[in-house]
Amino acid sequence: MRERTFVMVKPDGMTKGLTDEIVARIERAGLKIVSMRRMKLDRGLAEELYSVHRGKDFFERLVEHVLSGEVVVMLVEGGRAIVRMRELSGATDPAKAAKGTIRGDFGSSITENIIHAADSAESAGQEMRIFFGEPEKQG
Ligand code: 3AN
Repeated sequence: MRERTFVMVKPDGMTKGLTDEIVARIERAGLKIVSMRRMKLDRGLAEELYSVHRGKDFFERLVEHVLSGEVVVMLVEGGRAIVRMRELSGATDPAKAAKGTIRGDFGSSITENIIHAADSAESAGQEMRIFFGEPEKQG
């Protein structure tokens, strides 16, 4: 099934100069980057992106991290794009992420884990709407 998902290179990925590497991995996986933009999040956007984590002990750390520098947001399309992007990203904790995944190869901590990729069709829809003004429903 062709679908669209939302992906973001976090500030640690930017600092490490990994945007081109991440783009290359996405394209080699046969997925298409439909739109891509470099930007600085503001607090409202960051808190909206991570609203499911509001109230958790790491919420503030996470928001501070994504506000600490520029990010690159992407709209990625292809067959099973949501799951494929999660596979390319690897486990949330880089220490547990497999080698060959973006987090496994480059992540340094659970906060500084290089990349965000929407975890469901619902989140993808919501996040695309926030960052690209895409309609929420897919398919
Ligand atoms: P993923 O990014 O793999 O979907 P989520 O959605 O559970 O993981 O968490 C979103 C972000 O919140 C993660 N990328 C990570 O940076 C941060 N995070 C998740 N769990 C923790 C935790 N236990 N401690 C610190 N940060 C966390």
